[in-house]
Amino acid sequence: VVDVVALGESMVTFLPARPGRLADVPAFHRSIGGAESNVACALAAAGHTTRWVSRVGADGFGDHLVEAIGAYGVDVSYVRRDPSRPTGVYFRTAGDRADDTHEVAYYRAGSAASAMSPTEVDLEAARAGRVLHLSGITAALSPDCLDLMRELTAPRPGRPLVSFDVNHRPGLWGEGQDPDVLLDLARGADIVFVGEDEARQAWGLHGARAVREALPEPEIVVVKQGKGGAVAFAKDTDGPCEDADGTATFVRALHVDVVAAVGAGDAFAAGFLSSTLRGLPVRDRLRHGHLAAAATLTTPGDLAPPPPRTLADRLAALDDPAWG
Ligand code: KDG
Repeated sequence: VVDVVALGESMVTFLPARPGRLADVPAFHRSIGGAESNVACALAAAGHTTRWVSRVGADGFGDHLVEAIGAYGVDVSYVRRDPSRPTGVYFRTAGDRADDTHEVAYYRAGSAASAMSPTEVDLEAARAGRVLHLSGITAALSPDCLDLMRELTAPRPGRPLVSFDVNHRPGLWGEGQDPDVLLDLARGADIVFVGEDEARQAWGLHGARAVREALPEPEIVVVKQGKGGAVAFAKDTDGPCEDADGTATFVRALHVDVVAAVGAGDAFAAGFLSSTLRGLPVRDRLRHGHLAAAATLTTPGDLAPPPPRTLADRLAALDDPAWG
């Protein structure tokens, strides 16, 4: 059995050669992006068996994604190639380091991945892992993709642990598309990751506790509070809890010199899922999430090698005030 299957669209990403507005940057470096495949790559780098299920065009960019993600050791044999639709592409600016404001230009409408649906994806391959990692990005890509998300988050005997990163990308949600569907999808998951700011933006919910109240069903809801830290609400915490009612565990984030925040949420999810698979207590899962995120925060692209497991275990076990 594969440890983690990640399903979602990946794109060839163009990172700016220098800071500035999209209108002014003259050159870009090719890289790879895609929230779910980032999680698969980070988990593969951490020693887990992983699979990425998706669709890409039968084009050079599709070749590049399959080769680059496969090179991380991720099983790419269930990535379908579409001769009639292109691979998605996006460009981004470096933005402001302090508040991570940046511009993004997507060229993904009508992409091969936007044709994912319950019939255009091998559902058995998607459900073959111990964990199935999904994100809200897929829900915004097309009505077919939303159907697929509904199918994969629906209750079903023997299904894998469903991990759902809300990943609300405002630029993807057009007229008539209601991000409240992300709340419905999250209710069907076992583990949910959401930023406090995105919960406010997408759902009008203020504060971590309000998010848990709106999402009582999942086994674990992790609310990320940016540079402050992250709080996990778990039905079974099997570890020390900060909260009087015994359900919330808060762990402060590490202070690092941020180069680019892109990909940090994916790294956090990978660190948390890796330690979930290893049966670690919730507090340690949050610490491993922060350690993996710190590695990505200090690199310009989406992916950074996670700290070696033995080092991460020692850092996570430190009784240090830095952890809060
Ligand atoms: O989490 C990083 C992703 O946002 C990036 O890789 C691109 O998947 C992406 C998206 O759809 O925004």
